[in-house]
Amino acid sequence: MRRDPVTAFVALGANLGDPEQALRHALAALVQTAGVQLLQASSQYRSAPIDASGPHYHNAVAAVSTTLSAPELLTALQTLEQQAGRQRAQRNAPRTLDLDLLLFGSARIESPWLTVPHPRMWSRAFVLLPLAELAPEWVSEQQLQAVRQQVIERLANGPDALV
Ligand code: PH2
Ligand code: MG
Ligand code: MG
Repeated sequence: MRRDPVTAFVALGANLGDPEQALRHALAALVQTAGVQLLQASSQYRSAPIDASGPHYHNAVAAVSTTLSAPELLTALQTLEQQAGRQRAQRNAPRTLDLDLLLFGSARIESPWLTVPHPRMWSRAFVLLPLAELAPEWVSEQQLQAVRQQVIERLANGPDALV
């Protein structure tokens, strides 16, 4: 079935191996994914782990246009995680690549496998700061204030450097 394209936002994170490269590779792989077009990528950020242990993370957000359904996009993201060597150990264990579906158009989805908007995105600076670069209409000043204690820095590499 031919579907109208939907704009979705994907959070990228990695804190094992070479996280900067992992995020670059993930974006390149997203570009190659059938039914997914990369619209824009944020800067990379370096952030202290939240509700997790291990090394600091690199995080970013990508805006994509997709003709996939939300579950299809989730499956495609999980395939890319596996290709990057992701092991599913315990919850929030350090990982070579984490790709989380944040927003799928204006859809609200509650299934056992997928909740959209991502239920924890509003409490995480490592999502809100890069998302605000791409879609400031989704992030309020109040939400940014609420996460301002979290340890995060924007890396010198701009969006162009990431793609
Ligand atoms: N991801 C988590 C848990 N904690 N902390 C940071 N800084 N960045 C992440 O991407 C992250 C996290 C679970 O996916
Ligand atoms: Mg995650
Ligand atoms: Mg995840």
